[in-house]
Amino acid sequence: MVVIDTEVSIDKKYLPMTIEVPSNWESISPKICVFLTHGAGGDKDFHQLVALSIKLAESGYMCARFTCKGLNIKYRTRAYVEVVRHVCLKYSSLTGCVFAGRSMGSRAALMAANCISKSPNQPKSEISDKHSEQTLQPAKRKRKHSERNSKCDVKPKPDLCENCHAVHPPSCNTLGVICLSYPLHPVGGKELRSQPIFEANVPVIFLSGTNDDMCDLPTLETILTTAFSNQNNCRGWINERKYFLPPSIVCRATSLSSFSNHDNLDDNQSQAIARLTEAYRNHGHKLADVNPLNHFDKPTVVELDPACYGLKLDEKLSQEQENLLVKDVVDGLKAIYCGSISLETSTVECSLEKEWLFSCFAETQARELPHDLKRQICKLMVKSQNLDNFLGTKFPTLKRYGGEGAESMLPFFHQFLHSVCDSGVEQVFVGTAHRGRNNLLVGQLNFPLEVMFRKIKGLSEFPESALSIATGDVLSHLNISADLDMEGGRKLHVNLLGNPSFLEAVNPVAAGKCRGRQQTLGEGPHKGSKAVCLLMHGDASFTGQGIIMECFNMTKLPGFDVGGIVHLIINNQLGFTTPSELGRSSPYASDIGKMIGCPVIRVNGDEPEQLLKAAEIAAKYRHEYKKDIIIDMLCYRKWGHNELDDPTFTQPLMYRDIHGRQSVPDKYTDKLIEAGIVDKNTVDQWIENSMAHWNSLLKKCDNYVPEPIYLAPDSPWGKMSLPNVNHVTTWDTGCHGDELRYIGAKSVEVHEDFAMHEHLTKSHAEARVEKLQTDSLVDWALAEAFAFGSLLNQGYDIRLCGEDVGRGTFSHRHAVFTCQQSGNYHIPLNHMLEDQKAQIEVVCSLLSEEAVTGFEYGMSIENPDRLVIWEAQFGDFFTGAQIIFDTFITSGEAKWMYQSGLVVLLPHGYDGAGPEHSSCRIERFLQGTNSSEDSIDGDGVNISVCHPTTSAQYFHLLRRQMVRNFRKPLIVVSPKILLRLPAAMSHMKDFQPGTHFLPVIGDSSVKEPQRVKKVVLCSGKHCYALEKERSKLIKTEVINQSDVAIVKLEELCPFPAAELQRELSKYQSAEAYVWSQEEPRNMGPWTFVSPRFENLLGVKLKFAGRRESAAPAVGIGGLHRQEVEKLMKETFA
Ligand SMILES: Cc1ncc(C[n+]2csc(CCOP(=O)(O)OP(=O)(O)O)c2C)c(N)n1
Ligand SMILES: [Mg+2]
Repeated sequence: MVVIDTEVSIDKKYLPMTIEVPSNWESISPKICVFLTHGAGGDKDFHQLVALSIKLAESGYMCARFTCKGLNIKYRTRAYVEVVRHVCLKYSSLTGCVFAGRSMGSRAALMAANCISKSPNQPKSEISDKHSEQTLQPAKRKRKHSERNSKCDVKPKPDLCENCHAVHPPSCNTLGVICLSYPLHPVGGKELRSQPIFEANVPVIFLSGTNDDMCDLPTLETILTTAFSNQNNCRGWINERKYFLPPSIVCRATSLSSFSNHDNLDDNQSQAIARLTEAYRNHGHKLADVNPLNHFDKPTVVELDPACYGLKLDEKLSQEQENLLVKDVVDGLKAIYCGSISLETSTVECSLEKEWLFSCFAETQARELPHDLKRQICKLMVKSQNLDNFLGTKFPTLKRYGGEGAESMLPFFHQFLHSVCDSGVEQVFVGTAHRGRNNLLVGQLNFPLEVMFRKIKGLSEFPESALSIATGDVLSHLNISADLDMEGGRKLHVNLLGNPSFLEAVNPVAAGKCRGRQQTLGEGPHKGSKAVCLLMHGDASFTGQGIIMECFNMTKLPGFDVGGIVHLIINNQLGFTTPSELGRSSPYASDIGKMIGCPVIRVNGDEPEQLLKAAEIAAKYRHEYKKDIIIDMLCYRKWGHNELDDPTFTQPLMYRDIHGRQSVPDKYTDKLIEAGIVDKNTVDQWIENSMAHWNSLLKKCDNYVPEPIYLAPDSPWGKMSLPNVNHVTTWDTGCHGDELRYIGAKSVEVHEDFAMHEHLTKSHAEARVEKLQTDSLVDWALAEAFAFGSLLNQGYDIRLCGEDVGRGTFSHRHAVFTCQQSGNYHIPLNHMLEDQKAQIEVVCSLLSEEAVTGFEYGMSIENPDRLVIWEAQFGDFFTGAQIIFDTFITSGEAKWMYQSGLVVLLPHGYDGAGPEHSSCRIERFLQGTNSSEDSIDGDGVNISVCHPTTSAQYFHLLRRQMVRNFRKPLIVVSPKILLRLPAAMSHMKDFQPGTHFLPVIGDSSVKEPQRVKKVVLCSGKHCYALEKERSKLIKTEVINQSDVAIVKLEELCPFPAAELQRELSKYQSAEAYVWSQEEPRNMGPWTFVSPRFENLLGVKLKFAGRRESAAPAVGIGGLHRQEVEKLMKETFA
């Protein structure tokens, strides 16, 4: 038994510190040390922890307890790390540590444990990302699936890191964290659970209960041996259990702390210098030499005046051996923090992170780059400049948005790829705009120049075979998926995505695609080890476009987190003709990143080596903390917005400076030549060789056949085909009744311990089971569950995302249940089978349309085996994402050959809800299709727009998305009242094998079709109102039984001409054809269907609907009712 009798009291904020160990620690060789902390929690905490420490000591564990009264969480965390570091250094026998604390102590422990357990060589995570509980249910796991759901990232022992001495303890592994908390404790009970605790890379055990509760369970051995010994199976809540900690030995306090870095300095002076140092860290960036144009006055930063801290520049540092002055310290600080690269960490929350950043920054800065790397940088930039010159000479009227003035982005990109590859990353997803894009594509991503030349000359970037679908995109939007050969025989896959002109719209798409790939590669909840995202921005668009804020808001949400994104702002200090001071209200272009505490490295674009270093720091930081980081590269634009613009119209002074400058590549080349690192002949040779090579490619480009860059055979897309453009294929999407009944029952099943809401138990779960047992009609939600369940059984993953999708806007879905006792979530469809592989991820999203839709589109283009669904809260809110619809969803395939099977659910229907909750603006989607007005549509039409009227139709639509051998976005004009309308419910037989989606549903109620005088055509829920009205008219004998047929267009696009023709041919005596719709005449499907009926079917339709309107619907109840009445009259007149 080893009893350690100590308490470390940290009462100063000055860190780092040294810790003296009491003499009775000298003779032991502990294996595990348990760290206990207690803070301002008073006696309760104290006694509990004392009891715990006693038990631990009794059980042979080394135990250090320390008081953190008065320290905030940052310093506590830091204190923890320092103590651990010290103890680990002292005891090489130590193999692991366990933390325990209450409330704030637990939080600090978790943060510290995370820091300590970080290691550059992480083993592969075994957590499958597919378990959507990781998204929605971080805390709860189902017992049956305990093993699969509870595996944790366990890190190997990290080495002592010289550069961030405060962070990595040597030879020690964090075994776990014990959080002691009352269930309803204001901090422990609530805040702890809402904290990003499950980002913890270490096992976490929660002991909850009152003090008394915690004193009546077996022994702490149980916790330590059962929980922490099996490191793969120790994460989760142990809520209802109680632990007994018998009192016996009491630990005593010894207060120890000092200020290590300045041990030998006079206390007052050392404190003043410490404060000045801190000031340089916090404010140095304001004076940094990061603007190559230098036409701005530097601000006065009072915080950096040594006098503020009582220091004089010529003051000697007391007790220093050498005759050092305060001035020498200031010069040193300036050199580090105010040079051509600076670090801004003002909103970085965690002091450990700051510490890490500053250490890494200082270390990277101090390092001289090897000569061969310098030569490489030089070559990259010279080649880039050369490409711009070449294109400028050969194609003088071309707008190429060259990289001139921003060439330092090339070493940045080069180093970023190398750094991420070194850290084990296999794939990189890049979103970037126009500026310098071609320089990257050609210079680093092996883009075939022949294709680029073809593009410039007006030839296609696609092979002949794609031209039935592809219409291509402009030069500045070209994209590539490249497999790069890296050092050591490694491969790095880099995907630079197609980009629309709409600046920054690509960001969520790139992030979504990255997330999709992370899931495909099996990355666990701690993403970003294998696939990473890099986004490059213009300064004006980064500060001006709202999507940036939406994307930042996503970064830490479990459903959207990609493990941190690295952002490079190509800050040429102009947006078109708008200078920064007119383009943003914030001092820095990067300031929006402050909303998530993003660190910023600001670099002078004239210093390519610093850009390279910034890339290295950024890649390391992202890898270490899995958070976003911004590199703000201040540079300039050699020409106008494009090469044909004259920038001196608007920026005469700036361009006087720019035009007089030596280019970045030339300046750097001269520097290297002067230093003897490269010789002029070599540089000339580089230029000559590439010119000769490009000239020969230019000659050959007309006959060059571009490679198909889509549906890559070695990817999951290889099994997809190009859609048949000549006809619309029918796909058998039915399923066996037994399978569906099983799915239906499983879709509402929860574990017996799970407390489902009483109302849901009766009205949803039990009602569903009863329906299934009695073969009753299938409602919308059940049909959806059938579709989801059957697709999961077929091995397709599903992601359902949107605002409140778990429950559903109309409280009909309940794909996720919330336990009424624990608040935990459960998704039954993920537990249909013991060894179920495919999973549904249900993501209740942030309140964003544009970024979320972009993200979902990105997910959808990553893998054809994942059904991705975005549901709008109400249909009309999709307009917030109009950019994504226009530039990606409807046109991504035509522009870049990206197939996407994204499903968009848009609740729609006129029910008096007013202008904004009635219409999903069907007309806008129909206008966005390339369906033909005068010829028959095929599968090649860019999107499907459907308006199903029964639950079975919805089921078949969802299944069709995955069953067919190509992917197309599907817009479902989805219902509100039909969700529960009995008439919209389908029979089980409508789901059976052999059944499929019906683009047109004829009128089965008409027994004598040859007597029909009028055919009313419509789509959506309106048909039920029409049928009701017709019954009324028949009953009142206004019309006869077979006078009017009502035909439903379930699929508006591709336009089902053949099916309609078949249907209409039944009504040989029809004299009138009416298109009846709820929407005003200038909206809804009218303008789409009318010419098609006329051109393809020879039918002249009469319109019945609301008159033209400015708003989609009226907001006055009485007016709404009048409109309905008039609409009915017109339809049946
Ligand atoms: C959403 C959007 N609005 C306007 C434009 C038109 N436009 C194209 S480039 C540009 C300036 C962009 O400035 P910045 O983001 O700083 O990039 P830079 O061109 O300076 O590299 C503008 C306004 C656009 N492409 N996208
Ligand atoms: Mg700009």
